[in-house]
Amino acid sequence: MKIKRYYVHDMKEGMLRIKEELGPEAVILQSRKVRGGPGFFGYLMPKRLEITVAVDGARSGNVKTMEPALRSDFEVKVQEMLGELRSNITQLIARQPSLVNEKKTRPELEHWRLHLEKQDVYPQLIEELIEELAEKLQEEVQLSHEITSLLLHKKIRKRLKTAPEKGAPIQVFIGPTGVGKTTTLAKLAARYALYQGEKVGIITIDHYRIGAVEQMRTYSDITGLPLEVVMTPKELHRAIERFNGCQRILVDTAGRSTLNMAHIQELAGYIQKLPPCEIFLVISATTKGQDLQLINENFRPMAFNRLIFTKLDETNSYGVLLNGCFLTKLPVIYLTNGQSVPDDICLADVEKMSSLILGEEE
Ligand SMILES: Nc1nc2c(ncn2[C@@H]2O[C@H](COP(=O)(O)OP(=O)(O)OP(=O)(O)O)[C@@H](O)[C@H]2O)c(=O)[nH]1
Ligand SMILES: [Mg+2]
Repeated sequence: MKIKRYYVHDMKEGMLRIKEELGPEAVILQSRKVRGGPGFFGYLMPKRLEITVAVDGARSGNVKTMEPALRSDFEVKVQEMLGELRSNITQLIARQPSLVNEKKTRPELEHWRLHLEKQDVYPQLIEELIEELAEKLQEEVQLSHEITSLLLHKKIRKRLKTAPEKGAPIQVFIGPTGVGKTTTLAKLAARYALYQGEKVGIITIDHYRIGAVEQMRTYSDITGLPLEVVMTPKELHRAIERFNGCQRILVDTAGRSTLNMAHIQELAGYIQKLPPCEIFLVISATTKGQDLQLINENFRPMAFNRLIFTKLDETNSYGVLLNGCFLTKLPVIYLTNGQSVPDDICLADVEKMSSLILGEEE
């Protein structure tokens, strides 16, 4: 690259001379008003325009070589400028991905990520939710905490599922041991019989656990509802026939270890013989994420079609509600929050569940 200086009266004259001598590729690096020209006598002359021009060496055949001192001075300056420009561009390109990450890890989103982690929401679900929020933030960067909370509510509500009480004539309660199947059945039986005036019959096929039949008999005695204890699928069929006059038949089952597939298959043998009915998978809200996956997979032979979450009063992390809907793709119908029969039960509500997950409700 060659550097040349011109001293002219004005830019028009400069441009003409530059074009004529160096051609159209010449680049003006600087122009400034200076006294007359170089050297001591330049100070005595009127002000003129100094134009500094650069042109590619290969195309500057007619450029007169500059004084070596001046040339090296300007060449160094131009090289410096180009170097600076290059490093700025490299820095900008290098910053691109981190600019995107910065958006994803904004404090508001980090807050929600940590919150959802504490709520034991599945990591995959957290990623999905945070990514969707980040997309929103790209559109409107100035979103406040309240707005992100509202947006997250909306995203969570979309993933939660509930359904109206179906009121199927036969309702079966299945699930792991000790989750509250019998207690929930008793709460619902009382609710149907006492509050809705329905004729209710109770069947139990839990003759495995010592005291199970007595537990159910106690509820039956208190509510005055008839109870049938069955030992075989055939007996179950007959018991249902006997309750022909009932508007509602509630069937309690023995809690089965999620890992004991032989027991689960045995119980499935009873349920498969039933006419179409509501089969509630009862899950404790204290269930760990991995165990929830096992429950969902291993209880499938029983063809459950609705969910009940119990013991909400025993935890303050409610991600299980979201995880359950996500895994099973089934609606939650009831939530229970205490041992008191028949009070501690309510219809599942998406708004309430979402508020629990976001820590806005006790
Ligand atoms: N805190 C709390 N305890 C509950 C709730 N529901 C049931 N329980 C209690 O959990 C314990 C087990 O309840 P059950 O109804 O016997 O559970 P189950 O699933 O029938 O148990 P198995 O038949 O042995 O599998 C009892 O002490 C209930 O009072 C609830 O919503 N909250
Ligand atoms: Mg029970």
